[in-house]
Amino acid sequence: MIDVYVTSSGGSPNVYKILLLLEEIGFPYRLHPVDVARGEQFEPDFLKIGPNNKVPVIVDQAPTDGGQPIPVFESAAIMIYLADKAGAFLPAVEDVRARSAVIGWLVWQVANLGPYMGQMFHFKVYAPEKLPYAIERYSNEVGRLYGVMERRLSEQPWLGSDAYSIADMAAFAATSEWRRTGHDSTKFPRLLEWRDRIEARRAYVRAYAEKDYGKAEIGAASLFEETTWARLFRQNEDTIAQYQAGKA
Ligand SMILES: N[C@@H](CCC(=O)N[C@@H](CS)C(=O)NCC(=O)O)C(=O)O
Repeated sequence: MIDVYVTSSGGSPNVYKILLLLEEIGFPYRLHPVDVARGEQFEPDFLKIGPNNKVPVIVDQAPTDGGQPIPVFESAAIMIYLADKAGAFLPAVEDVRARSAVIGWLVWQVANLGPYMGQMFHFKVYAPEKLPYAIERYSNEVGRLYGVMERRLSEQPWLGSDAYSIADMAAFAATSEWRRTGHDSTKFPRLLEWRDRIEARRAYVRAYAEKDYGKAEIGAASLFEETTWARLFRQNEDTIAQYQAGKA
């Protein structure tokens, strides 16, 4: 059994990546909602398994070494762990070329597409001041990253290797909001066709449409409530230290 810690409000691309993979490989799993708007990601019990105070996190209750349950944090690390355990969607260590390409594109997503899209939406939607420079800077970078994907997908059908892999699942989840990013979709025909191919998979339907996860929306408005907003967007080294000392 895999325990999966997810946002209680749903909609997190980083969580959907994990659900997509779990549905593909068919491991049994159960969801544990973490209410990040209320600060549950800072609870001492959660920090034992998620030291970066973010979801997703998994705990594998039956590791292959037969030992104690293993917690894994960071979406890319979780995907590599699960794919290796399943022996699917990530080429084996011996297949050195395909494996390094898949891991490269997976890391590309978590190091580039994820953070830059996050910053773009932050400055477009959540920032109290709408700063044109920041919005343009991050929108440009997201457009550049879409362009990188488009070029790659014009060379081969899947991002990582010649087969559908965890690199595709990660980038798929990250680009699920592409309709809201304001970019001209006619410039990215291959990206859209690649998304259609993934949406046609049964695992996509199960992960995105049939799960209770994501139905209990907190509503965008409550994110703007001062305490919630500060909890999510004004974290710094002092807030980390306060939670550490149990004072927050
Ligand atoms: N690099 C992390 C990012 C995870 C992340 O940003 N999680 C968000 C939800 S999508 C979160 O838990 N936010 C709570 C917070 O920032 O306090 C990953 O890929 O897993």
